[in-house]
Amino acid sequence: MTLPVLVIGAGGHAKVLIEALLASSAVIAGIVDSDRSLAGSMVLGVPVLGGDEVVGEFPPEEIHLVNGLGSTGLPGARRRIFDEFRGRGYRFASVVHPSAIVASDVVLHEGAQVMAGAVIQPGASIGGNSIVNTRASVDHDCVIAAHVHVAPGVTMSGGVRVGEATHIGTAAAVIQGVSIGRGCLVAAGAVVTRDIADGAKVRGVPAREFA
Ligand code: JB3
Repeated sequence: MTLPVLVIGAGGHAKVLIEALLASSAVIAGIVDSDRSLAGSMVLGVPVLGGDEVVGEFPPEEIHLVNGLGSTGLPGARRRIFDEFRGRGYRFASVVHPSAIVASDVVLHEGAQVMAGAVIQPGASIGGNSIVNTRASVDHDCVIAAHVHVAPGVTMSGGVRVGEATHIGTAAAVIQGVSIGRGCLVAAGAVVTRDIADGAKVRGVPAREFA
């Protein structure tokens, strides 16, 4: 049985997720947001029930969570939400917009999110709590670790590896076979043609490191 979901966060990313969930006929129990002023408001017809304490009103076996925090605000907030609630026994639903093309053998780990128009080709895997955002493409045999954000319009050729908690900015391109480390930042529009070390920030065409 598919459980109803509770969405964490009521901002821009949550709105996109709620649209995908509604398009997939998921049952959404509500939204929680730490901004108290949002309680009682609606996002696409779904009510904001209150802050994170509301999650505790739902036993973990009766609800799945959807991580609606994107990549702005406090660094690591999205990851903290995922780790904290998993530690309390909750599980995160994966969300795949019906318009995304996801090959039959793709592995989506817990809480992975694939937004509208994204394409994920055979042999790829998407780590837990990672986002493949609107119209991004992840080609064959790419291995994306946990807590990664592949921003809208990214083009990733075959066999790319991406380490944990790396951000690949809007419309960046990555050629085949490249390895990008953990905790990296690839700036919007960069073209990555060589491996990137853990923690590096790169930008430009071809992408070069910056401080
Ligand atoms: O670029 C795209 C397509 N999407 C971006 C996304 C990936 O990241 C989007 O444009 C934004 O840049 C960003 O979306 P996000 O994270 O939804 O940001 P924002 O619209 O600022 O909304 C964040 C919401 O999370 C706010 O309403 C905060 O009050 C709420 N929030 C922050 N910390 C929290 C917490 N809510 C809960 N429940 N718990 C928290 O700890």
